Parts: sequence; C-alpha cells; structure tokens
Amino acid sequence: MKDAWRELLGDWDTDGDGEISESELQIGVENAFMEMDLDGDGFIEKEELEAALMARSPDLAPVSQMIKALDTDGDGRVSREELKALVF
Ligand SMILES: [Ca+2]
Ligand SMILES: [Ca+2]
Ligand SMILES: [Ca+2]
Repeated sequence: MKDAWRELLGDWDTDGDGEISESELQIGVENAFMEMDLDGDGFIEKEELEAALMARSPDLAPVSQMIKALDTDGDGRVSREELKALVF
C-alpha cells in the first residue's frame, strides 16, 4: 500500500541521486500536506485522501487501506510524522 502513496505523491527524490535526503523529505511532506490537507488541521483524513485520489487516480487503491498502511497510532488519519514513514 505504500506504493500507492508513492504513486499518488510522486517521487520525492528531486535531485535524482536515488536517495531521499532530510530536506527532500521535508519538502515532500509539506507539498503533500499543502495539496491534500484541505482543512489545514495537520492531518490527512479519509475524505481528503479520497478527494486527492478522485482528482488523480480514482482506481489506485482503496482509501481505507491506504490510510491503514500509514496510520501507526490508529487514529484514522495520517499525520506528517506518519507520512514520513513512506521513505523508510
Ligand atoms: Ca535526493
Ligand atoms: Ca485535514
Ligand atoms: Ca494517525
């Protein structure tokens, strides 16, 4: 399911050296939140992910499974810290 997130968010390796540096990670996370966190509360909720998927690739993956893949504290939404887990 992390692959689905990567596909949705694109490649964070902006300088193309094959690694995500700390600054690339920061920028990637910030861009993702700017784009998806519509109500600006610092979390990506199901509805927000759903909207992003509808806009780009509706058939990518089930929203609930994508949330679950990153939601380590189980509150049903994705925080910045949780999103960072994408690259590790
Ligand atoms: Ca890089
Ligand atoms: Ca939100
Ligand atoms: Ca969470």
